[in-house]
Formats: sequence, C-alpha cells, structure tokens
Amino acid sequence: MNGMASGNSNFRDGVPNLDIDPFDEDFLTDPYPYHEQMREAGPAVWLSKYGIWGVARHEEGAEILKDYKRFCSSAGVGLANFKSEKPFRPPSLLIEADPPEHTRARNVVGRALSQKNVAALQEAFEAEAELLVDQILEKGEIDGMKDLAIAFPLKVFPDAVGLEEEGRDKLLRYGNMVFNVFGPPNRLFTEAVAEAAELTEWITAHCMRDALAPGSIGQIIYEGADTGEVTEAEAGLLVRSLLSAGVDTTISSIGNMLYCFTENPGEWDKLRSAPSLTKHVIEEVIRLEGPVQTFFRTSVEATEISGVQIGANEKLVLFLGACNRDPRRWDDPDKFDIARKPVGHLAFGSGVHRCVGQRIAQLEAEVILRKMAERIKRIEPIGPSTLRLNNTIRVRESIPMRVIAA
Ligand code: OVV
Repeated sequence: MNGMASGNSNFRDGVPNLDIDPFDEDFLTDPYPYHEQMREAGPAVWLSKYGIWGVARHEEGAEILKDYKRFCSSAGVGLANFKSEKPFRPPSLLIEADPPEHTRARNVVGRALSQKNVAALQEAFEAEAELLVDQILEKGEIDGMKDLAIAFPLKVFPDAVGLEEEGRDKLLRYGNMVFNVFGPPNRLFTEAVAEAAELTEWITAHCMRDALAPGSIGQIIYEGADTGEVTEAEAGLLVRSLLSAGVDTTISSIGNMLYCFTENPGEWDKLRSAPSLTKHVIEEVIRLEGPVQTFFRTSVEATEISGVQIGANEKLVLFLGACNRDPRRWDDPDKFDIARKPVGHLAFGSGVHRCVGQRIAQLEAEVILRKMAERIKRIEPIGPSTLRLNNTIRVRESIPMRVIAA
C-alpha cells in the first residue's frame, strides 16, 4: 500500500505527493524508512491519503512549532479539525488552545509543576526506585515494561498528582485512548473510543478537587481556581491534562530507555563509568525513540514553508521522531550515543506549547536510571521485545530482559 501516489483524486500539483499512511501497522511498527522517504522528498510533503501535509525535517518542524500565530493548536493537534469536527472530549485548555487563552491555563500548570514543586518529589521517587530495583534484582529475569517502565511511573506520578490508588489501570486505558484518538479513525482509534464513555466518567470524577490528596500537585492546580485565574471546572480540566499527558509518555520513555540499553550493552558500561551523563542519556533516548511521534498543527492563513505553498485551514502532521533523526541536523542520527548532548531535539516540542511537565518526566527517568546504573552491572535481552501500537506514542508492549547485580 505504501509508496508514491498514483491517480489519487487528492493530488496536489507541484509538490511531492506520497501515498504513505503514517498510521498503518507497517509504518507504526517501523517508521524509520518512511521518515527518510518523507525527509528526502521535500520540506513539506502532501500525504494524499488524508489530504494533509507531512513535515519530517528538523528545521521546518521547529519553525512550525515555534510559530503559533501561523500554525494554531485550537483546531486540534490530531488529524480531526475541530473547526468542522466535534472533538471526542471537551478540548484540552493546554494543547488544544492558542494564546491568550492558552497562556492563562499554562501559567497555572507551570506553577504547579515548577522546579521547586518537582524537586520536592525526589525523595519519594527515589524510595520507590529503590524498592523496584530490589524487586527486579530478586527476580533476575523480568519484563522491562511491566516490572519497571509501567510500575514506576504508574506509582509515583499519580501519587504526586494526588490520585487515589484504586483503579489506576484505568489511567493506562485513558492515556492509550487519548493518544490513539489524535490519529485517523482506523482500528486503533475505533477500539479506543469504544471505551470513551466509561473512561471519561471515571477521569472526570477523579479530577475533582475533593478527589485529590492534600498537598498534592492536583491541589496546587486548584489554587489557580482560588485566585480566580481559572474556574473550578477549568482546574478540573487541567488536572485531566496532567493525567492524560503524564502517564503513557513517561512509560514509553522509560521503556525505550531500557530498549536502547539492551540493544547497546556498550553504552550501559559507559554510563556506569560516567554517571554524570545520566541527564543527557535521557534526552538522547527521547531524541532517538521519542514517546510522542506526531503532533499536528493547522495553518491559520495561506502561508509557505521553505517555498512550499500551504493553503489556509490545512492540517500539518509533524513527525517529531523524523525531525530528531534528520541528518541535516544530527551526525550519525540513527546511533544511540550516550555522550551526545542532543540540544534542540523536538521530543518535548518547542515554543509556547513545549512540554510543561518536562521536569517531572525527566526526574522520573533520571531517578530510575541512576538507581539502576548504581546497582546493576549488566542488562541483556532474553527474547525479542514487542511493540504496543498506538497512533501517536511509540511504546513497547514487552521487553524480556535479564538484570545482573553489580
Ligand atoms: C501533551 C498532552 C498529551 C495529551 C493530552 C494532553 C496533553 C492534555 O492536555 O489533555
């Protein structure tokens, strides 16, 4: 199915037309050859199957993310155009909004997730990491996804937000749904939205002020309602944003980190002898194997990108994972190199929407990686890892691996 377009009614004259489906199983399983094809075809390519633009080069990806005036988010950051299609849930006040409304919401969340508030979580994160590393060393042979990449964030992050213990598996299903629904109405999308009624009811109830633990990040969000910056209902939607954005992404990143090291045992040895690289390693993992592979923007008016004419109200899909492997920007881009300091990668986005939870996400990954590097001499695969396909997130289903104590 994938290849050059031929005889498609959706043909755009004078630009590279591709009939790649970036959301089919083939692409989601191994996006990298398709990324290269799109990057080499031009600065923006016409994806005729969906009638949208694809952007796979770093320079243009960064330009679009930074320019919220020309490329808005309020029409949705998935394939659906909110100007003509009804969103499946009330839009996010953060990612599905533009300044000035976005700024007001962002300030409230930015304060809740400040350096200081996140630093206060470190001790609890470390205690949980210690416990999990004890457990995996006891077992020896583990599933890196279930035993670490899911277990760790699914405990520490909802604890930080102030969510009760009961029913946290629903968070996994909720995140999976939100990220599938950014894609086209394919099988992944349809199966996910089948759960929408149940999960929406659950998440809405658990984002209410009284559902959140005292002193939690969730309660700090509600302080924005006390000051009158947002309404009580808006504060609930902002807590929903934390729970939507903060689970799958960190699970994916920690899993992809384990995957990178099991595939590159030499890099594990290097990290153990240079633990000061830990922070950079995490950036290198998400440059190479980013959790969020795609976000969309919508052109506000007719414009151009590196000479390609874009019409008004057209969707553009940004391939963040492709930008982060653009050989125009990175040396040896497909190589996992823990000594690389990948400043400028787009895994957290860029511009006014740049990930507001970046610091807490980094802290989770840093704490678990430091603890592992301290106590584990070697990690090795004991079978093939598998992927859990999602329209937006690149995440493993399972990573069978052995851990050997230092
Ligand atoms: C970054 C992100 C992903 C998914 C959902 C949201 C944000 C939200 O604000 O709901």
